[in-house]
Amino acid sequence: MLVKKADEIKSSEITDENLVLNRRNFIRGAILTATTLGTGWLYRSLTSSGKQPLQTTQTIDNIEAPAPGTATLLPTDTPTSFQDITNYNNFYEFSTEKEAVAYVAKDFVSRPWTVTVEGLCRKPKTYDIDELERLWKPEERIYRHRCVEAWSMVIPWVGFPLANLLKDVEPLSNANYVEFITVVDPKQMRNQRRSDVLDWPYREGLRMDEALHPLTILSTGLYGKTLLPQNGAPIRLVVPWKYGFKGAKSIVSIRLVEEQPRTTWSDANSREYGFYSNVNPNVNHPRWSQATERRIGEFGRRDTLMFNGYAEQVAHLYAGMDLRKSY
Ligand SMILES: Nc1nc2c(c(=O)[nH]1)N[C@H]1C(S)=C(S)[C@@H](COP(=O)(O)O)O[C@H]1N2
Ligand SMILES: [Mo]
Repeated sequence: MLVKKADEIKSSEITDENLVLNRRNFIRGAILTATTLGTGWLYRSLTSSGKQPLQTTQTIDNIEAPAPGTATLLPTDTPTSFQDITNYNNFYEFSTEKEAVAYVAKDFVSRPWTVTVEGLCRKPKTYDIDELERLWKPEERIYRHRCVEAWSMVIPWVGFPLANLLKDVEPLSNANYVEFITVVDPKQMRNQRRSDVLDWPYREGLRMDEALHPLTILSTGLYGKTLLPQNGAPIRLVVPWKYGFKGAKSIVSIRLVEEQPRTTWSDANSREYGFYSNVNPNVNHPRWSQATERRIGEFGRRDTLMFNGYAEQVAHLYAGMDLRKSY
């Protein structure tokens, strides 16, 4: 029987003085980390308020400043609180109830862990998660995150460009797409013991040029700490100009393939969830508008931005596409 503690769910919505002070720190922190270097400073300023995640995480050392052109916060963007980012989640392997995921996932063991990169490449390889973190220095990337369900957050991810990993295995010229396959572990993931939720494993995919884009990262942390289970520990995909479901969590395998791969949500309902699924305020979901969004932690709604505000960086990838249509 699932028991949710009231203070874990509601505290983020109370605007007490502590939170207001913390918000001011977030803004300073965002500027600091986006322009110089991230040190988990944001995280420490938050947890000093006494609100702790259910599970503790490790501090990530030597976080680098974001690569030029990838620190893309708008003046109106304030990082969403750690509390909200870690307690309002979509992770159907654990629960379809966003506020329950953190609790249901709290004992998920994600070490040791390996990620296999294979398929159409010269040097397929299996990487240990610790090796990945040693090979490519973690960078702080503060991105907007827009779920297809019309809510959004701003998340200070820590990760490295997916391109680094792909180049390491030397893709062949016919590797047109990249497929992401996530973990199957029904002992630890209770909804994988059911057949009426989604088809497991959760799968996603990108075109090769999207996968190589400098904004596309594999994330191993947020707020300067290793990922908690609910956010996709130990490693998940982040593609900030696409709807959140493209960002597969708890990845175990990355495959370079010739044809567009099948993906979980397109298989479940191709009319509602396309392969590309770029954030687009002009194309409504069949059941709701995508013109506006609810920013978690704020009152009222915001306008949704084309490509989630990353048009300058990514619009050229879709030059031939009619942006009034869904894909
Ligand atoms: N394996 C897996 N990955 C997943 C999902 C999921 O259910 N299973 N949900 C997706 C959806 S719909 C969203 S919005 C994001 C949510 O990420 P967050 O909880 O870290 O904000 O994860 C995506 N990745
Ligand atoms: Mo989502």
